[in-house]
Amino acid sequence: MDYRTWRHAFKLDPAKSVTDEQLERIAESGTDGLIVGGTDHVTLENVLDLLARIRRYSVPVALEVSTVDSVTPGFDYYFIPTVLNSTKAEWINGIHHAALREYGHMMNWDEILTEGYCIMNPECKAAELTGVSAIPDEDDVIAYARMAEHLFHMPVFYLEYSGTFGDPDVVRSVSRILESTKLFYGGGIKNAGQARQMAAYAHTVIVGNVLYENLDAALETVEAVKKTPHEG
Ligand code: 1GP
Repeated sequence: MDYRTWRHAFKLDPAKSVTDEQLERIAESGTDGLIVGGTDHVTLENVLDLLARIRRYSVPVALEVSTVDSVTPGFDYYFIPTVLNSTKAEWINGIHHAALREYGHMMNWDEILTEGYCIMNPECKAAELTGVSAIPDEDDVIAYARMAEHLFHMPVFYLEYSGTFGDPDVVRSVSRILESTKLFYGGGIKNAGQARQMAAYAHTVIVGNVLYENLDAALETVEAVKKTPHEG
């Protein structure tokens, strides 16, 4: 299933453990896709292990690349984040350039896409790593969304509230100005109600940490998102 039609995705952290039984429930939950990605301790070994276990199921799977060393063939998609509000060039184009120098000649561009990230929670690990210290206000976010869509022609704009539930008004404002770039929302969704709120505005709602805290609640977000009409 084409990522552009995903309404719901789970993000699995290769550095965290899930049992086979839990993984089966996640993969067969009806979610549209699984995204393998994390900030710390992502290694080729733990990515390969998770990929092999996910491949027992038919759900599409994307690797969200955070380190070049952990990239391996076998995923349906490779999501390449570039942090639009980072203050460190390495997270905007630096690591990307190093990766393309090394592997550019052998990349399958059909399965690779760029996510224009806007990090909204300065407390999260990704913010610390990428040098995001100020929270963008709504006008900032709109400008980043327009930058992603109209200046850089990115297929995805990712509003990343990782670990904290975002402001639905900001998500709505962004959804209103995006035309063809897809809006991914991720951050702090812990139950069906929160998933529903963001599903009204985001094309794709991404649920991460609650998988490891309350699997039953996480699984309920799938139906909640799918039953919510997108207002865009
Ligand atoms: C993290 O956007 C995802 O990159 C999901 O966030 O872990 O807070 O659900 P949570």
